[in-house]
Amino acid sequence: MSIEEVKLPDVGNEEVLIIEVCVKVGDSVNEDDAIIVVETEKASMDIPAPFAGTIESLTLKAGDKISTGMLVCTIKSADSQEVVKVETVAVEEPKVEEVKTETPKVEEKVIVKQTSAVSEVKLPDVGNEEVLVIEVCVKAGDSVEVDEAIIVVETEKASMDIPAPFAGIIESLTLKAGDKISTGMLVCTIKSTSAVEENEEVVAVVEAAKVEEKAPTKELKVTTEPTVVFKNTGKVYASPSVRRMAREYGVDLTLVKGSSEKNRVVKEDIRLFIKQQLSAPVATSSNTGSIGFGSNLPELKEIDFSKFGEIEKVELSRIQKISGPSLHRNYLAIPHVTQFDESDITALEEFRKAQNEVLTKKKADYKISPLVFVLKAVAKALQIHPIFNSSLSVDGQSIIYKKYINIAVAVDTPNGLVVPVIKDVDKKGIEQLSIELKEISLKARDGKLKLEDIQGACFTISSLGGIGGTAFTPIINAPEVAILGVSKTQMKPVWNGAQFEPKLMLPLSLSYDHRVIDGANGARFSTTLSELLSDIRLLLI
Ligand code: CAO
Repeated sequence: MSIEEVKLPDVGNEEVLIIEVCVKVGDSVNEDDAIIVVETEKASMDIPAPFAGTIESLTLKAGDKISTGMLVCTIKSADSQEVVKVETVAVEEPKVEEVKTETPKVEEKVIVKQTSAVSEVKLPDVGNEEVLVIEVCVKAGDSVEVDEAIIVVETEKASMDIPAPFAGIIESLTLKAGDKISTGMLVCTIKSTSAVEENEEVVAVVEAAKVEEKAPTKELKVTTEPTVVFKNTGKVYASPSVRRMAREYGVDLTLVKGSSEKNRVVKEDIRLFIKQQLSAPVATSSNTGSIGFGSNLPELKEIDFSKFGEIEKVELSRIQKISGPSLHRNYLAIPHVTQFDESDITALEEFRKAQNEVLTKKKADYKISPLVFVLKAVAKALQIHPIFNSSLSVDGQSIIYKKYINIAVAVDTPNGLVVPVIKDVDKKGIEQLSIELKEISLKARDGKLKLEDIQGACFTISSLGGIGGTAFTPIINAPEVAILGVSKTQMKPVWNGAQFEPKLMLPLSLSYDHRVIDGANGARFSTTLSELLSDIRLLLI
């Protein structure tokens, strides 16, 4: 009997993430049974037992990071002779050089016949002569972004995504799960997106990216469990991209029933799981102590409205389809409080109009709108009240303060609402912000926003001031913790202590996440904002 250490072999990356621990102390393992599963950016791989025995010690857990040569576990082997034999194998077994953990770089891909914007994508050198296609992630007609997985292939010990080398539409793809494919063989053809299509896509990606940015709350996870009928107690088979997707949406893969071969979980299974959770009745507060993803509301019945008169059914826009679920989630998952206030912007308006006259004389191609001053005042208020410039960590245990001030502005477009971001608002002047606001509004309306235009916001402003209304309750864009709604100014009589004076009042509606911000801070922020807008000289201090 002897106890041997199993160390992490060279897996090609300096440090890898443990995504699954497959055994526990006391478990018997056979040679080659997976002990842990590690993941690099694009590949996951089993770290197998180099010999049969009993797990003597294992302290690693999913989420830990581990480097080459670090202890994975110790195994008590039944036969010490065998141990000596396999000890060396323990370090060499995964043969990562062959497996090639990194997803082949885009440059490695063979792309030929770049005619009429249709390009062939061929399997790059993945280290093995022939690999098994275990998942086909897209189909002909699907839009793909650069680096989005087209297929997932598997070697003996690792699975890896074969990503799209550029954005476009899948023109042809005949592979299916179970096929074998070798280096240089055709994976698919992609027609690169035309400018117009690209724009539409970016909007979708933009929204998807916002969804990704939104940290799933702890509650969302908790409440998925009571409705679950399936629990995978064995090893979960899923590609790196599927695991990443599960992490992004806070989905526990052991709860998802895999529909592919060997019960492998594919993206569609996760989508289906989320859909089921959304429509499932939520657990009662007595068994989870929290509010969940779905709502405990009676199901809506399908109604034939045509019985009552003429109707027309129009499909939701792509943006609406994408942003709807995240709005729904944010609305249900975040305890919103909305603080209303009004700011006297009489002086600000005088100044703004005077400046606009100067700009007209200069024949400038932009105007200064009240929103730009709101942007500037919000940036200052965020500096004064940094809790509004924060995010709640995914585990709900800490607050992440941001030292930069990027503010998103909701823009109404013919295709739906988009939310581009103006970066470093605190460092920019009124003119610069006016120009940028004009540019991003135009880009948004023309569907020309790029991914970087809509990422990295700390706070959002939604201005309906140009349209009308007295107040509204905006929905927080998680993981941001607050959003400001701006409504239309009204001339109002305001008591100055001796008499009523006509003052131009700007209505402000500040929604904040009550888990992070308490009511007193909410009132302080909106008071600061109101004061800054009433006397814009304060913005200089
Ligand atoms: N009160 C009174 N007038 C206002 C105002 C306010 N709070 N805010 C803007 N205005 C005026 C502007 O000064 C402008 O007047 P002039 O044409 O005389 O100069 C006019 O209203 C139109 O302004 P605008 O809307 O074009 O420009 P903006 O800078 O105020 O806003 C933008 C830009 C992109 C935010 C806006 O066009 C927009 O899309 N708003 C809708 C946002 C939205 O849909 N939010 C809801 C999200 S939740 O579904």
